[in-house]
Amino acid sequence: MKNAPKRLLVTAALPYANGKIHLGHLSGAYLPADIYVRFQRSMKRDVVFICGSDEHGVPITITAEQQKITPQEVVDRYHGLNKAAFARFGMSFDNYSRTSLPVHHATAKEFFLRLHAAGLLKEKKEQQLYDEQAGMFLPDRYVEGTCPVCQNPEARGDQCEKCGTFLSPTELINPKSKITGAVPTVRETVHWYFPLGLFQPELEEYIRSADARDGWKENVLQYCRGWFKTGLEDRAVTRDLQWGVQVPLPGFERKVLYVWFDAVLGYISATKEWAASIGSAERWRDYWHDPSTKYVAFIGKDNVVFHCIVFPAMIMAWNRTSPDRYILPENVPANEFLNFEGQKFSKSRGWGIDVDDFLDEFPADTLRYTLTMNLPESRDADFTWKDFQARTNNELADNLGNLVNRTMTFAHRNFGGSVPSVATLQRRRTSGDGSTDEGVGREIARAAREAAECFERYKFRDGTLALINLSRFANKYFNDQEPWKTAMSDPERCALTVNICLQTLRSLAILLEPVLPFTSAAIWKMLNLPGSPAASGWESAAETALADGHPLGQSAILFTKVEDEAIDRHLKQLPALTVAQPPTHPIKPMIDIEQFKSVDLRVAKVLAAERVAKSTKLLKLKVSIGTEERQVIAGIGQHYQPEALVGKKVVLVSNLAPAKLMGEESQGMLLAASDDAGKLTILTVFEDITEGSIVK
Ligand code: B3M
Ligand code: ZN
Repeated sequence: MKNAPKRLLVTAALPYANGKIHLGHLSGAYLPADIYVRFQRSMKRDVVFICGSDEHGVPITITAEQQKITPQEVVDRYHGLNKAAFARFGMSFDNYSRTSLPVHHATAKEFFLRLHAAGLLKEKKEQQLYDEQAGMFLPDRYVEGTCPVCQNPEARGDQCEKCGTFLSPTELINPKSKITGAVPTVRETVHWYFPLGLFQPELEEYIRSADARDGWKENVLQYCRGWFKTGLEDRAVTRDLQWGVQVPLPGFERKVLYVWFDAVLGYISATKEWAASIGSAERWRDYWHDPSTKYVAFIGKDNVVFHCIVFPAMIMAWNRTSPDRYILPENVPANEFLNFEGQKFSKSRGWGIDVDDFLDEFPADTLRYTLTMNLPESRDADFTWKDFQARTNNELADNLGNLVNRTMTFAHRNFGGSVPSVATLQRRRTSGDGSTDEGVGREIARAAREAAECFERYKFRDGTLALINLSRFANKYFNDQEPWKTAMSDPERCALTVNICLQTLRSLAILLEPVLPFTSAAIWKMLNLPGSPAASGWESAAETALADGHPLGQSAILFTKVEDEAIDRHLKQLPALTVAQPPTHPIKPMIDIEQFKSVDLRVAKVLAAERVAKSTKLLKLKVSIGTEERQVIAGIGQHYQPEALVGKKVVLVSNLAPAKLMGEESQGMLLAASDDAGKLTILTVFEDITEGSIVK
């Protein structure tokens, strides 16, 4: 293993306090971070684990507007709910803070002022989208439109979720106000810009060297390379909003810091709050200023640009100005996304399940286990109810649960509830295929080594698999030894078998604690051991630590099986898939019949079709709507051969303002349907009807 860091700072992305945490959030940042931290603590390393609510930004104010409550009420509500849900799930944060705290506002202002005083921020006049009806500027998520990079029609003003591109509202194609649905106008405003480009060489070198030391994930490196290739640009770090950290400069009282500028600093302020809470107010500095601290920032993939580019650049900027230098993340292990039953989690479509609801019905460790075994570590993964049932029943109940139960029951029945004495016995090899007495000890040591290596390298699924295989191995040993027979025929051998199985339970309790903390505590209790598995420590897992004659606690069932009935019920509760197509696009805001009638749809007959020169996508069609002929340029060249269209009756949006595409005028648009898999089909008429007929 690589040389151990002296001290660790671990952060997990601060979730917006504008909605409940669901399973997708857990598997992106939180569960991996928790496994990592628990493992490091078990290795007896000095680690602080920081998280908290991100309570600023447009997501909060939009939720407040939708729910007709104040932003403060929104964050108070969801901060409480999420903090409690995380606790139920077993997240072992040292501090779950919030960015509305005074210490955070002070920290963010100090950062801004320091960069400003050093002349690193530039004041710029800029054009911003403005909603005339609502009477306000529309920063970030207040606008939605089409992504200029990937054409995703639901890109937000700050970022396109589909391709990850970092956007400005004015870059969106066909922008619309999220508040009124109106097409925004453009107004001039003044903002402070952070010169990201200035730091590009330093950022490239930082990521290169951190990757060389700690092995960054390929997906994260790819995102970064992409942004470096495009070139980093100045980014506005202030906004025309009321909710947030006020810009601490005279004349800017009606503006706030951009939420991402303050949110990433939330890690620092939360560490300060933690230090104060343990009565050692200056201790946060050890974690942020001492270069021998290793900082690991766990996030989901949609936050990569902010953690690998923006935050490090802010720190670099600060470090240029002062001797109290901050450390940078040594790694940013971002996970891809978790889907739910094959589709993206969607609050609006009721697709997915909140942590709270899940834990009302099933124990946290069954969820932790299923999520761990499906972590989207290198590609998107899927949570399905059937997989949850199979893993709980076959891997937890029938494997680990069974090992614990049969061993404990046997010890109670045959050895008076204490650890069978083997003092006089030699551990010896027995026949059989490998599951020897010594073999078990070797296997424990090997699994501990393998899991530790995996956990150190952020491979939580593989590490856990090694441990579950250890449990499987011990079950096989139990079977092969047939203690129910040797109890009569060879009592000493029987005692040795049960002793070894009990020692293995202790080892598993220690090794599985990062993943299954509740189960591990339950096993510890059954073994009637003092302290806790983590306090005993990872390195003690392979020791033969249960003394001969040690009295055991009560045996209890660790896992109840998940019944088919429960799974069927949840599957039936899913919104019907037919309503949900295409899956990623929520229904647009309501319109009235007059708005609909303003779209003039006509049946059109395709008279001629050809490809537009130098374009694979565009076809040039001549269509007739009875009274006139139109030229239409349609982006269907990858789906249809021109010949196949001639003679077909299609539907034309006939009052769409003409547009030029590759130099050709398009006088209308054909209706077509497309799904998320990229399939496209043109709408035609069911029976023949004269061209020009009105579609309504
Ligand atoms: N609140 C985005 C999110 O919840 C944002 C993360 C902040 S991390 C400093 O996905
Ligand atoms: Zn995009």
